[in-house]
Amino acid sequence: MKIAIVCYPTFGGSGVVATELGIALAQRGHEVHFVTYRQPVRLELLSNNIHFHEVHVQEYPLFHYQPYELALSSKLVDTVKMYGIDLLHVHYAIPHAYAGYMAKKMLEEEGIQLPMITTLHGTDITLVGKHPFYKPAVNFSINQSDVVTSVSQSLKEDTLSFFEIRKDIHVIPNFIDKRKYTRTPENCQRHLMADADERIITHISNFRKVKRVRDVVEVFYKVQQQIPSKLILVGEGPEREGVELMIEELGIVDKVIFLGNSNEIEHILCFSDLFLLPSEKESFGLAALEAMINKTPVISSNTGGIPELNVHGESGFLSDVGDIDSMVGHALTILGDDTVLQGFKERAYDRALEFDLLRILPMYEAVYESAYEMRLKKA
Ligand code: GMT
Repeated sequence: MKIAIVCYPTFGGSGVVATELGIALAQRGHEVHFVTYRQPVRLELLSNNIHFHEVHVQEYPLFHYQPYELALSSKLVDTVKMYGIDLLHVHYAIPHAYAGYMAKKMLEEEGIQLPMITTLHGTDITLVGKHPFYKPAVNFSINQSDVVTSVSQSLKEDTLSFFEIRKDIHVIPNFIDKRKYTRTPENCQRHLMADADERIITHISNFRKVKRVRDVVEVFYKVQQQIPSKLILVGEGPEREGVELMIEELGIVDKVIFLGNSNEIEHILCFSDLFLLPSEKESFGLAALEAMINKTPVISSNTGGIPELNVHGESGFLSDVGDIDSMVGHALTILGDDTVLQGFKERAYDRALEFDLLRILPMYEAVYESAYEMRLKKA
């Protein structure tokens, strides 16, 4: 099939999922066309089945806001016509489903049917999408999609409760490609980050308020008072400055390492002993899955879709949002004993295997088939 994928090209989870999905589809013989404003961060254009089409928004003094949706929908129309695209898969409803719908309508005028699959990722529903500024447009474009998928059961339920949805929503969880994770603890170069007697605790996010990075620091602060440890913080975002200040005030600057946005996630997680994800909201928690495939247990909040991934007492532990003491207790349980830690590491890995790409990819392909059949019926 010839598939156009629209996504955010940044480090965010939805962009990562879209990119990894596109790469996997190309490996299965599909022709994949990414249409977005920059080459996605995890995309290496080394396959003749993968194409990238950059959306340019021309600056014009009259425009206070540059019309990205317009440029995107026009680019989609051109790409579909030029390459004979069979279907469109948009990731993150805002504004992608809306722009996709416009492209669909423009193409219909020319007798071209373009089925659209919309994948809901989280904040497009739980934070931004349900805001009154956007809600009618999001509601409309979800209903106009031919197939809608969400990355967790929890997100499906949120979508059904926040919007008036007339579509069936297929739950297709996020995935991980186990074949990519081949490092063993011996080749992790752990000594670069911590002393031999220290545990390594890691957090990766976009440092938005919803991630509660301050909770990460508070938990770490209490844990390192009892178990020698280092904290590795990966990512950039609005909370970073405040968090840096907090670390200074707590007097733990020498125990915290900021790595910024990194393409070396796999390397960092390889030498991590524990991953912290205390988010306020989280539709799935892809970063936790990446930790688990690297044999890193997860201490998380029990919000949104996280409990569908992290199994309490198995791959890590779950606590209520903001319950620092509970998270500290769980962290000490895991980190306090080598044998216990090893057990959690193995079980985190086993749990992650349930989300292996080879199990999840056929679900997307099935959805594509059904959307494609709809197109044939309409044509
Ligand atoms: O976590 C973020 O803020 C980024 C956001 C995104 O759209 O890039 O992530 C959402 O999608 C990810 C991939 O499906 C999920 O794993 C994250 O849980 C979800 N984030 C939230 O719901 C806050």
